[in-house]
Amino acid sequence: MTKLFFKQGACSLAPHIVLEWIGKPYEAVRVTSGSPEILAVNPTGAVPVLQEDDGWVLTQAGAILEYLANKHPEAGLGGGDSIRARAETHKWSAFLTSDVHAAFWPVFMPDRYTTDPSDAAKAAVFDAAIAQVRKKFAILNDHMAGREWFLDGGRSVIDAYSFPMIRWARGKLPNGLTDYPHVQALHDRLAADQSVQTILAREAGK
Ligand SMILES: N[C@@H](CCC(=O)N[C@@H](CS)C(=O)NCC(=O)O)C(=O)O
Repeated sequence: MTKLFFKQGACSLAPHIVLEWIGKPYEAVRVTSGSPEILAVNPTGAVPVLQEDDGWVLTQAGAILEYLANKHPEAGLGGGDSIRARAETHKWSAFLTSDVHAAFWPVFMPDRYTTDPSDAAKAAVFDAAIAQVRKKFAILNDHMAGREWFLDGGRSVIDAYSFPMIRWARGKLPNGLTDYPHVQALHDRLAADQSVQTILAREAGK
């Protein structure tokens, strides 16, 4: 059975939601940072990790989401089949990985982005990172204006990919999502989804 290694609320939430949308049997394995269990399948110690029955392991959220969309075309989560639609899917996946997710790293781990151990230095890194997150969310918000989902091909893995990051922004930005009403609308649309609610409850251990 396909196995997903996850941590509550991390970017692994995206493939966790997608596996639930697909509706085929899978196993979700909760891991803790740096545990032997996660290091055995990913030397970086990061989630998400997907493992297939034959032992094949895939890391990187964007790659896992693309793989799941391609493995289950019947679920219609790939964002469309034309060359341009595929390119758009890839573009937003890359933007979420390299721009949005990366902008959050110094928000969550400011100490890794300064050699100055003082609280003031960490606070300065945090503030600079928040400014970067805000820039990325302005782009997401502009894109979502007048749209139901990220891609023209309908609900896709990209919507799921954005969800954990939208939740981080909601928790970390001083005004939450107030300045990003179209992102807020996407959040609410996804949060109302039965599969998303199932996964959030499972990840919370309920
Ligand atoms: N580039 C990787 C980044 C994965 C990543 O940073 N995962 C975080 C959670 S969102 C993690 O597990 N970090 C290591 C840790 O918390 O121990 C990907 O897109 O999959």
